[in-house]
Amino acid sequence: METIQEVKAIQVLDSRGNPTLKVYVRTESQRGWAIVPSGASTGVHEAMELRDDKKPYHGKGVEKAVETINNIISKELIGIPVTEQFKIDGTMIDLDKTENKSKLGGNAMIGVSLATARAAAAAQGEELYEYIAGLYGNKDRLSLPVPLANVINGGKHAGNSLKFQEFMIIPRRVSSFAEATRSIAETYHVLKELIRERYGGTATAVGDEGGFAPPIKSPQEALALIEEAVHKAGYNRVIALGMDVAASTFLVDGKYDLGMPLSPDELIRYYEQLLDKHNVKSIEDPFGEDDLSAWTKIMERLGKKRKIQIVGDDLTVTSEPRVRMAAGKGMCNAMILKTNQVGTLTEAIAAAKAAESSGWEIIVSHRSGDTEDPFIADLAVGIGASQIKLGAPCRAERTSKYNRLLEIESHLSKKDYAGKKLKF
Ligand code: 2PG
Ligand code: MG
Repeated sequence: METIQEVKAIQVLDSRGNPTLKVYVRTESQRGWAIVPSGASTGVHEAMELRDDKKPYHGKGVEKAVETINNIISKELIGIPVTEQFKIDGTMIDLDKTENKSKLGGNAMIGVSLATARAAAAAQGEELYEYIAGLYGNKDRLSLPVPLANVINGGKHAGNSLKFQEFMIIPRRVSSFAEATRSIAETYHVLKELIRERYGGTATAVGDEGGFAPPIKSPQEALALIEEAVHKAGYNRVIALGMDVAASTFLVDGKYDLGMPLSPDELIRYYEQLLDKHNVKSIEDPFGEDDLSAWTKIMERLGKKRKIQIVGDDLTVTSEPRVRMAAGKGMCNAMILKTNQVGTLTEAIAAAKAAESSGWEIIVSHRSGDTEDPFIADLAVGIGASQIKLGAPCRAERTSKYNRLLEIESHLSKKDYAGKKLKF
C-alpha cells in the first residue's frame, strides 16, 4: 500500500495574476498535485484563505500557507496510506481546530486534500474521476454534467456597471458533452459579433470568467442580447439561460441596490418580470446569504410554482450544516459545490451527500480566480453532478475544464449526458 512520503507546496499564480498554492503529494511511486482557485464574490461563511498581508504581491502572497504545508501539515501526514482520504482530511481538521479553517488556512488545506486525491488515484492506477466515484460510492452512475457557461460577466467579475454577476447559457437538450460544448462555442462567437456591431470592438473584451463585459447596465439588456445570439446560432430549443445574481454584492442596509433600493419582496417581483420575458431557468444567490426568509419565499413562488432552479452558493458554502439548515427551511433546490469554500474534499463530499438526500441538484463550480487545474471536471463526473459551472469557452483556465470533460467523455464506453435528466 502506497503511503504519503512528502507533502510540498510552492507559490504560483492564478488567472487574475494573484499568488496561489500549488501542492504536491508524493508516495513511494506516484505523485499528485493540485492548484488552489480563489473567489472574488466570496460568502461570509466560507473557509478562510490564508494570505501574507505583507508587502510582496500587495499583501496577497501565500508564503505563510506554503510554510504551513511544508513544515506543519506535512509532518502529520507522512506515513498515512494515501488512499485514506477521510483520515488525511480529518487529521488536518483536527490540527486546525477552527470553524473557518483560519489557523492552517482553507487554501492550504484544500490544496493538500485535492493533491492527495490525485496521488491516490495514481497509486490505484485509476483516473481521478474513477477514484472520486469510489470515494462517493458512485461508480455505476458516471455521467457528464451539463455545462453552465457564463457568457456575460458583471458584478465583481467585470469593470462594467451590470449589477448581476453572471449570465449563463445552459445547453441541456443535446445528447453529449461534446455537442453541448459546440453549442456554447458557436453561440459565444455569434454573441461576440453582435456585441462588436452594437457596442464596438473594445466591448468584446472579456471579464474574469471569459464572458464578455460590454457596457450594458440592465439584466434585461444582457438576457435579450444572449437570446438573440442563441436564436441566430440556431440553439433555441437546446439552450436555456441562468443567472448568478450574487445578490450580497449589492445588498446595502437590508435593501438590494439596483439603481433603486429594492426590498426582498420587490426583488422577487423583479425576478418574476424577468422570467415572464426571458427563458431563465436557474437563479443563483437571488438574495444575500443571511436573508433567510427571502430565500424561503422565492422557493415557494419561483422554485415550486414555476419549477425554477434556485441555487445556493454564498448561502450554502459547500457546508453540510448550512445545506441541512437551508433544506430544513425549504430555501433552495440546488447548490453550488466549490471545494475551497469548505477546505477539504471530505467535507465537500459530505455537503454533496446532504444536498443529494434533500433531492437537490448539484452544480460543481470553478472560482473567478481559477487555474489550469481541471480538478472540478473529474469531481463533477465522479460524484455524478448534474451540472458544472465553468465559465465561457475562452481563457485556458476555463477551457482546461471543457477539455478535460471532452477527454473523459471520450474514455467512457457508456456516454451518459446529464442534460436528459434535468428538470428544466
Ligand atoms: C460564484 C463564483 C464563480 P467567485 O459566485 O459563483 O462563478 O464567483 O469565485 O468570485 O465567488
Ligand atoms: Mg455564485
